[in-house]
Amino acid sequence: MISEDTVVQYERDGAVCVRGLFSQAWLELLAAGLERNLAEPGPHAKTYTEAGRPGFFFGDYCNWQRIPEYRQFAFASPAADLAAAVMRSTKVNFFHEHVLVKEPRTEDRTPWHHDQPYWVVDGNQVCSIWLPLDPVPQDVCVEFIKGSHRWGKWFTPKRFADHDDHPSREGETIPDIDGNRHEYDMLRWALEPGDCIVFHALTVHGAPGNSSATNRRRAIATRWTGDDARFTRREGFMSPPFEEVTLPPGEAMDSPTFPVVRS
Ligand SMILES: O=C(O)CCC(=O)C(=O)O
Repeated sequence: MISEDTVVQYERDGAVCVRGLFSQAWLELLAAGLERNLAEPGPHAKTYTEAGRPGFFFGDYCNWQRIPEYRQFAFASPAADLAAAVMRSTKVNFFHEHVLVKEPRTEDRTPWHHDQPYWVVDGNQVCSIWLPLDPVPQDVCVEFIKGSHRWGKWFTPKRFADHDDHPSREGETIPDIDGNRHEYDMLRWALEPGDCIVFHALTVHGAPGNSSATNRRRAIATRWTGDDARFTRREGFMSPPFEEVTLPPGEAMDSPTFPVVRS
């Protein structure tokens, strides 16, 4: 499905672009699910754009159990095989889906952050597949800091609404990346529908707004875990919270909430 070189790039850079893997049929299915999701937001849905500001930045997650299009994608699309291949994992659990929509003229940035400090999972075999449903020019694409998954850092989660560190969490504040962009080696791509980006859960990333006056930027990030992943709880704020999960910390993820989709 993908070359050894792609896997090596993922391991070295923490993010890699995979072209043309998802057919129009998968994209249409996800688009139908996303419209259902926008019409019927879940309990975790957030609008990050303040009233009166242009555009609309919407996020929601963990709806696959009630949105059949997302469920079908999680179990039957090439995404699980892609996750298995990049993580070199014999087993893949579906962790959750996260929808991030930036409608035309949205100015809100997605703050620089990395994902694993937010999450109920420890381990190295944890990744996301960021799959846009619209063409994404390079200057609208999520940006990744090359190799940052190997910095050995664990930055405090940021709040997406105001870009502040979450006050209930202790740790190191992520550096001012936008103020010192020349110091960082950044990765971003122009994407066509069917292309995706696979990235490690510790790769630092952030995204610009959607400057287009006409084009939406609908993206679905699916999250996946592999052989070495273990359930955990962290002090303070976690996102998604997964409060209902009763797995003991240190256990494999296998459970109805995090189903094994490839083994
Ligand atoms: O789509 C975005 O704006 C950000 C994506 C992101 O932060 C993620 O998928 O973890």
